[in-house]
Amino acid sequence: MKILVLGGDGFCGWPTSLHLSDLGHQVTIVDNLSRRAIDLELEVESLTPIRPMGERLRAWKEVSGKEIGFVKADIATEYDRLVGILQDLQPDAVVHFAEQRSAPYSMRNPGAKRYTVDNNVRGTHNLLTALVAVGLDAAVVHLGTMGVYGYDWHGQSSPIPEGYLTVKIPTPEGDIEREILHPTKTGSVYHTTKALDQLLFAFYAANDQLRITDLHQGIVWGTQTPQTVQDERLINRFDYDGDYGTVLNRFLMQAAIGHPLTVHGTGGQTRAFIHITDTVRCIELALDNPPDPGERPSVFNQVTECHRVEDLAELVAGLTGAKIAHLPNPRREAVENSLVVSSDRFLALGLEPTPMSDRLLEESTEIAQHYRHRVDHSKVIARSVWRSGMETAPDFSLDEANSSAAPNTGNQQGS
Ligand code: NAD
Ligand code: USQ
Repeated sequence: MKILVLGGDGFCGWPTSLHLSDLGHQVTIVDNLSRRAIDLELEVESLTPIRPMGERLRAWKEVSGKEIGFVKADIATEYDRLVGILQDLQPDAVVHFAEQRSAPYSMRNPGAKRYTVDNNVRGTHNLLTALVAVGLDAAVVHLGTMGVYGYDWHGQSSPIPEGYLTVKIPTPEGDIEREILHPTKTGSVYHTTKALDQLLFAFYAANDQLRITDLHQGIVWGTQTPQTVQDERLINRFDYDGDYGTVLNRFLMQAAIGHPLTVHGTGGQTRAFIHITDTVRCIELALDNPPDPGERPSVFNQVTECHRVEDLAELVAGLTGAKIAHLPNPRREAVENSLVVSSDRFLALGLEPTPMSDRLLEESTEIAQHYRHRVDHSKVIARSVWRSGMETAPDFSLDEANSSAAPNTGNQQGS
């Protein structure tokens, strides 16, 4: 297949591009390198030393003998170029990762909120419009998020279904049953853009018969895949800072530098997780199983495990001897939630989940320990707040951290 990977320089997009190329597909990456630009803006770098795009692609050619194409373009602001790319390449499928994906970044200030909505919603809509304008029947696979559902809809006995909810509408003639797009309850501007994407998908699937798969992915952890591990120049990015670092990777990095694990609040927040090797496999499965023209968007819950943040902190602490600190939560989110997710569709297609227990130690030693000298300690604490005036923790002094688990403010509870 000819596959266009939008956002193929990113954390999920790069290993997916290599995986699809390895399978023999003809892959072209379209990316505006905005994620690298945001690193410059935030004055932080990936924990792993990621190479410039040209070098990444040359290394892949050397290692695999396969070529991946690259076009630097902004899908949100360069609509005509996007149309040109689709016309020239005539892809069989488009994988769409090209969005601003950090919830904290999307809340940091009015400019970042507006950028996130403009970039994400415009980019998605440009893609859909361009496919219709070019008359291309390419299957679209989009990366959505578990966060569209929110975290208080269902209990243990009623797992979150995959995209659609069966509801009964009482009428004078009796109850009518319908399947509706699951209601959304988003927790950040970023998550809200994914809910808006869903509505665009529903419209374009119905009106233009576009074949769209929306993957409601949980938090991706880990770094390497069988392809990225083959040469250090192919290494995947590992974000650890307070805006882009996600919780489990941050805990692994913190343990490696002797920093207490930064649990926000009680740690009772339960979230869904998936390892990066399973992410790339899920994309492959989604590409192999697109919906038919005229079908509603096909939604998968792309998750393999659910955990409480506090339990993850204890797991990493048990593995590494790290201490745990409970910090003021910079986000507005439920203090505690339960989370049960239905994810049968990928299992039925043959996904064999990578258990956290299998990879955590390897990730901790081969990545977090190995590159710990690259950590900028001033970037570890999360400082983007959901409303101005919310409290954040001060930086830890590591000397102090090694004698006590809490920074010296009197506002935190150590544990
Ligand atoms: P990332 O920021 O590492 O990668 C996104 C890539 O898209 C970057 O390379 C960026 O430069 C590019 N991009 C952004 N806007 C663009 C535009 N307008 N035009 C062209 N390129 C653009 O993010 P990621 O972690 O790889 O996430 C990829 C997708 O998966 C996102 O849509 C994200 O919302 C979703 N997702 C990620 C996670 C996770 O834990 N990382 C979990 C669930 C869903
Ligand atoms: N958290 C901590 N300590 C930290 C970092 C985070 O306790 O040092 C907590 C947060 O407060 C939150 C939870 O961990 O309760 C998850 O935070 P996260 O930053 O790991 O994940 P999140 O902001 O939800 O976003 C990430 C990706 C996003 C994706 C989403 C999937 O950045 O692109 O959509 O995971 S999901 O969470 O399922 O919606």
